[in-house]
Amino acid sequence: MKMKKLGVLAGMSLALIAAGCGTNDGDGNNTENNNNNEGAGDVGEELNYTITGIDAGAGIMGAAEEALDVYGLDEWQVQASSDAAMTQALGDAYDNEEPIIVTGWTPHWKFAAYDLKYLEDPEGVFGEAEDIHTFVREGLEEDMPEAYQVLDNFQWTEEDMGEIMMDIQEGTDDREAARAWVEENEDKVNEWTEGVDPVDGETIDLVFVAWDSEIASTNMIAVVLEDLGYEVNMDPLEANFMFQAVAEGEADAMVAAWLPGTHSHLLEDYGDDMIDLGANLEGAAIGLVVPEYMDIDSIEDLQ
Ligand code: PBE
Repeated sequence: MKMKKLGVLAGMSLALIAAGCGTNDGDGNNTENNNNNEGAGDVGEELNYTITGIDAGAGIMGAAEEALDVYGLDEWQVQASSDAAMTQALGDAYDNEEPIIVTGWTPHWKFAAYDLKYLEDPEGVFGEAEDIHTFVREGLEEDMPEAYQVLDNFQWTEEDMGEIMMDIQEGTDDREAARAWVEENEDKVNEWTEGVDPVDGETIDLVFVAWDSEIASTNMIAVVLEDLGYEVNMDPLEANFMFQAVAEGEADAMVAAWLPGTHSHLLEDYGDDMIDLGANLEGAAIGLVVPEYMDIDSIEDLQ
């Protein structure tokens, strides 16, 4: 897949024209009476036709660019930033009930913290629900059978991941939040480690991308591996380097591959050289996300 150049305008102000559109008359009439096109025109101008994105290497950024193409949103652009900057912008807009459109995904704590909605995607650009897979390097099963077995057994839910994410969001240190979850979910963790022999300080290298969802999952599995006796290194990388590191055997494992859609291009490039241990979480999703108070419901409303 070819990744289109992102039309990033550095320093573009996200400051919004004061929301003087006379919405919120208290009984919601305005929402119902709003013609989609009128609403969208306003939104486009108020947002400088800018969708707030995350790191340029994320699969969702390619999907968002494709959505601009498919829906004919020629005036719009996706601004690259980071998960942290995106959620900061989202929180600021939300606090002031200002419009904002972000590249969003589930699981993510933002849905617990704010009332948000996915914009409908009738053309299916962002795909259906997907799973997060665990991948390990070739030879790991022979070299570190204990870690391999735990990684192979690892499976949890959106709610599980959400607990760690929320805890981190509320200020707890990443590793401490992961440890607290591991301690509170002994039964689940025991299912992954049952019958696995402890090891004596072998080093295992995990790679991940600093998305909130993957910060939570990677720290959690790191704690489980540490408890088994491993010395765990965690390297945050760009998405393509995360795949490359496992494919080339520079890293041992990652728990952060979103399939079949979001990382399909990376799987194409690197999938043949790594071992897929299957889904560790089912029912993930990506899309364009806005606060509930916005009058638009579909990506088509941006046309
Ligand atoms: N995400 C979170 C990633 C996968 C995990 C949706 C930001 C991406 O778009 O590549």
